[in-house]
Amino acid sequence: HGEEFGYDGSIGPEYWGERYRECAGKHQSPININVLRVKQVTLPDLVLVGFDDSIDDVHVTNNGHTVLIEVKNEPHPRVRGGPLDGDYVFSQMHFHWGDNDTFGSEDKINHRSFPMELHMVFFKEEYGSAIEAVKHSDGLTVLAFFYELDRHQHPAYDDITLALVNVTEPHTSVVMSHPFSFLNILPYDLKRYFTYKGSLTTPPCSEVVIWLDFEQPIRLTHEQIEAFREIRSAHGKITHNFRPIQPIGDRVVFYNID
Ligand code: GRE
Ligand code: ZN
Repeated sequence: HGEEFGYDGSIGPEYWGERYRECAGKHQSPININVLRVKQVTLPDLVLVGFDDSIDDVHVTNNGHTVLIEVKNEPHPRVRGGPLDGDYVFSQMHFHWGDNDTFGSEDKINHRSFPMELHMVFFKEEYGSAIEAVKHSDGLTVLAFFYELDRHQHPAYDDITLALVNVTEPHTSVVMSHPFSFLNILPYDLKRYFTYKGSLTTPPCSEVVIWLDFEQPIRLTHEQIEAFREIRSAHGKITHNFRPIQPIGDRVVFYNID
């Protein structure tokens, strides 16, 4: 049969572990972050390289599971510092959302869901590519951002929501009409974040991700989030594409503040 995995029925998250053994592992994502149980730390400054560059060649793709944003031209933005050992190079970013504005994020904070979540995925430079990096326990880092509702439109997201109209069908792609800077689509406060070790939240669920979940959400209007719910898979609109929370097990979540 067709799709490898989905979010409902017999190909839904409850069944991923049967076909993808790592999805049944003990250090899976997403998790609920209980703020009363985090360990407060002051890590070295996070260094975001190229995040304020104006990037021309930005591709927006509907891959049948999510909206993927990729950069074709070098150099790619990168990140180092914080909990990270070495440099991590930008690979792709994508989104997870829910049927309505009351849920849709993957990680939760004190059991609170957010309507959408952004994953900026980076691979460890020494491994050379994302494909090689997922073979190593420190292979990827994901900068994760929550969204919340605002009454005012976020102008930097208008170009993204406009592009979405042209990729409603699965396996379609467009080039963004205007240059794009990473910093413009992120929240103001990048100092406060939670960090823990987990996995990809989609099959094969490899346990190779150093997660950084930023505390300050990005604010979008209901209409801006609604544009993502128009994206289609082979089976119709992708109304939700978030994995349910997984056991935290023996893991500790760290909370970085100055
Ligand atoms: C995902 O597919 O959702 C994903 C990746 C890479 C890292 C984390 C993640 O593709 O959640
Ligand atoms: Zn993701």
